[in-house]
Amino acid sequence: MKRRDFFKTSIAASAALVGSSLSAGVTTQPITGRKISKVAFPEKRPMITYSDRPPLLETPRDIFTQSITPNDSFFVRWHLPDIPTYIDPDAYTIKIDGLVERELNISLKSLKHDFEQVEVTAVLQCGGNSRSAFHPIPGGIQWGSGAMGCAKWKGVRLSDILDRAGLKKDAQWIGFNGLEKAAYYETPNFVRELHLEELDDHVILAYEMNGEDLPYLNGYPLRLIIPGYYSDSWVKMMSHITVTNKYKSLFFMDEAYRVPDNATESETPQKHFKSTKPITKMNVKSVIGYPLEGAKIAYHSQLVVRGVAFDSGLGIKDVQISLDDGKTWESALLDNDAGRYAYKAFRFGFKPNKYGKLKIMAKAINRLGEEQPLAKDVLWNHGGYKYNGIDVVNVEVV
Ligand SMILES: Nc1nc2c(c(=O)[nH]1)N[C@H]1C(S)=C(S)[C@@H](COP(=O)(O)O)O[C@H]1N2
Ligand SMILES: [Mo]
Repeated sequence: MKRRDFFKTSIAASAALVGSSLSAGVTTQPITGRKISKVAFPEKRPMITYSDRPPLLETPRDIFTQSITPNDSFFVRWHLPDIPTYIDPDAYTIKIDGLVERELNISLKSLKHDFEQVEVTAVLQCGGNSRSAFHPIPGGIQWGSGAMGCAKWKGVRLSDILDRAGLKKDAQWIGFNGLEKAAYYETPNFVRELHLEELDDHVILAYEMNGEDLPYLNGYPLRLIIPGYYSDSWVKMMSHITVTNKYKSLFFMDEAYRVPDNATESETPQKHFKSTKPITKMNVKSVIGYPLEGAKIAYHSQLVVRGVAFDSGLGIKDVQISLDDGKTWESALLDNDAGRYAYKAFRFGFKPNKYGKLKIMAKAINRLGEEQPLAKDVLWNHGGYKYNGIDVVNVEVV
């Protein structure tokens, strides 16, 4: 290449780069193939580790062939570093106060014996899951697609507890406080508030996950479960519920986990939309757990593509696979129904009959007909929330 040509191409290349960073944000695919740490946290197998204080652990992709995520592989996200290192289950109580007829202090034992026990299988997904697919990549943890999991939760209906306490007439907002503390006193506690109207009978206070005590890092001994919602409000290690009539301004509610308050919930990197709203219901999404990016597949062997799909609880109607860059789609087989908030595991078998690169795409469609957009059509927001592009895995047939 002549020197002049080199300059030409490099100018063109940098112009293209500038061009893309100036355009409305675009997305590709979440970063895959991240290293699994050698060191494991208590009750966890080695995970993709972003930080150890507070612990930020991502579930490796190969787990997403299973419709239930094992507790030891379930991702972990904490905002504040000072998490209690010892909890005495016999002394633990949850306090309910504020605009109630009777202030309550309920022990774990009473929770398990004096209330109706209920179970729900539900997906827990961070609103920032797959953030690394956005370009430019928004600030925040650079999650691949493993900031999600599905478990069978057991506990007590929040509404039963509020009934026992007796809500006063003007009760409107319920605040949930986690036990952990900030390292600096200026940082606010992790508190979330929900409006009474958002809290239906599906919301539970769970002490069990997949038939065991909650793992310590997933909120032992008690956490909030809000099926269908992104997990930022699923407060862990919950010890205090306060009922109020006025929304209190709270850092974690007012700053984080919000998207532009416009019809497409999007904006450009150059011009952020002024008003925002909390992320609430999850959009339709699927993730391929097998094969993994870069895998070598034997020519004409039986290949079974596996993954999981979910939405906010409307229910998954179909998962479709394309092997020709989205020109044609074929339905995968879906597993049995574990309820509308659970993962639908899917599988799709075929024999690759061409050597070389093979692109596998998966697209979920829910009962309303909502489907995942192509990665390039996912709209950008500066928090990097709610990514749900059609999942793509590139393998090589050898
Ligand atoms: N007490 C407490 N609860 C919390 C958080 C937190 O930082 N503290 N983070 C929330 C967010 S943003 C997520 S994604 C989930 C993560 O739950 P997990 O660690 O069980 O995967 O917990 C939610 N509940
Ligand atoms: Mo989150």
